[in-house]
Amino acid sequence: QIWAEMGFQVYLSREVETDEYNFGLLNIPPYHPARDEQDTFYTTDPQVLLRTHTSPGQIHVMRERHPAPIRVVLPGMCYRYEQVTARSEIQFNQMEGLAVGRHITFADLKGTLTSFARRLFGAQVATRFRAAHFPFTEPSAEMDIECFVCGGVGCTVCKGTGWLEVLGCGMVHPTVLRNGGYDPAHYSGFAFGMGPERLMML
Ligand code: 2NL
Repeated sequence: QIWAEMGFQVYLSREVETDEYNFGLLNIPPYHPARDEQDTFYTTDPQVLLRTHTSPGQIHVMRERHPAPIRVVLPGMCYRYEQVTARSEIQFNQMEGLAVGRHITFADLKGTLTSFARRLFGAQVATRFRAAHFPFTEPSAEMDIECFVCGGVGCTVCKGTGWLEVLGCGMVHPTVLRNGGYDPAHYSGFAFGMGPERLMML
């Protein structure tokens, strides 16, 4: 509902994907650890797998929607072949978002995600953006909110930092824009991804 009120449409995409959409077109190189058979559920066809994130849907959106602007959110199940723990499952949801247009800047990313955090966690919540790295965005960042357990003083929940990580984000990498059919000389965009189950645990 928060995203709908900010003009984002919901886009539902397939859970069975090709290696190309899940990794290659997202600028994830052939030797990346996520591509290891230990981390991804492959079918009997090595080119076909269960999506490890909702990002391949973002490539489908860009290729289908011309011209920009694009504003979509993509919720849905993702799969990772890993140890089940109290904090991670082999099957989980992601909620990703994408905005593509002519003059989209990092200021739009910060403003939009800060508004989202205030709507979800409360109007007074403090946020911060930390530099991070993802293959599909440049620059990349992670957004934290002030720990609501200790008020930012530091506790076991925030591991003494006073902050809780809520999502990853960044400006869409020029290579990924080009793979989506948009010329990075004329178009830019921001994207973000979060884990609803993780948010629910927080
Ligand atoms: C995280 C980080 C992220 C994206 C997802 C994205 C998708 C396309 C292009 C660029 Cl097609 N970016 N998605 C970008 C940054 C972060 O997720 O921690 N997720 C749980």
